[in-house]
Amino acid sequence: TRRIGLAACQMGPVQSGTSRAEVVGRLIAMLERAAAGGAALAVFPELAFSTFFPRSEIADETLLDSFYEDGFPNVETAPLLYAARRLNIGFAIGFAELIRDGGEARRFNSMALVDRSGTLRGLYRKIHVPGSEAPEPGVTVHLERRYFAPGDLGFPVFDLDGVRVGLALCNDRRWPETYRMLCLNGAEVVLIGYNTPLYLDEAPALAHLRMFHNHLPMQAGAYQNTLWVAAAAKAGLEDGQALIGGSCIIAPSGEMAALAISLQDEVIVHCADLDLIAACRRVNFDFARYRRPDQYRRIAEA
Ligand code: CDT
Repeated sequence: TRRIGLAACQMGPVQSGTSRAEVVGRLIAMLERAAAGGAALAVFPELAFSTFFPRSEIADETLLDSFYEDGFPNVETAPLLYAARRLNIGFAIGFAELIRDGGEARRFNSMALVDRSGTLRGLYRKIHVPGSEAPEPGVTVHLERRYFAPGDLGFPVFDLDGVRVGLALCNDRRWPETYRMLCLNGAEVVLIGYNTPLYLDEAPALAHLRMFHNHLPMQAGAYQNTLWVAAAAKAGLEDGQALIGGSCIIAPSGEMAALAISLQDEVIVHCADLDLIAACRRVNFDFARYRRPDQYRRIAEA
């Protein structure tokens, strides 16, 4: 049997003003717990190094820039990669990416994948960027579309010690296209980081469904694409906004294999049987045999 130990490292809140050093210390402590629990690959949340700053309108450019990483890894985040090497564990982590091309700044909501030797193996840039560019009346402020350009790297899949790993960020997890693209690109494991407000002003009638709508698309995505999914939330009351937890590891059968129970820093681990993928494919999803891409052309049109 082919197996890989997966860990989802949920984070409690990171309040504004928390230093990178403090956050990185918390992340390393969780990486240690993940490795001690037998994990070879861990996932951390989206925008893990700071508060979820798209919830506020930030006019001051210097303050805004302070939420981004000028390259990854950098001096402040490198200790996490040294820890990965020491602990022999890979990880994926979400961060705000700032690239300065001459006078022009490009900003992405990104996720880095690091292997067990502590080497950066690749980047993903969030494809489905939600929210708006300016606050809208009656709508919870969510300014990702002001602070991030849409991802331009597609849905890459990386080979990590023979396991094919894809990445996705928050709102991406609600879209079936995310999983299908990763599946078609050969992913066996999808690592997801998220920050999801518990309450949205624009949708009070859906308030009781926030956790259901967190797990529903990830379980469906895992099942319909025969993938393992490991997803890590930033959770709890962060700068006055409640974020849902519910970090989880989901099998290709769609079953919940592990589930976080707190809104704090919490590590969940599951030893994932990669042979389950083939078993699930045999039952319903022999893609090469049964898919009908000629009948799906509309999906690839605007
Ligand atoms: N971070 C992120 O993508 N959050 C979104 C909330 C969107 S509300 C405009 C999510 O889908 O959880």
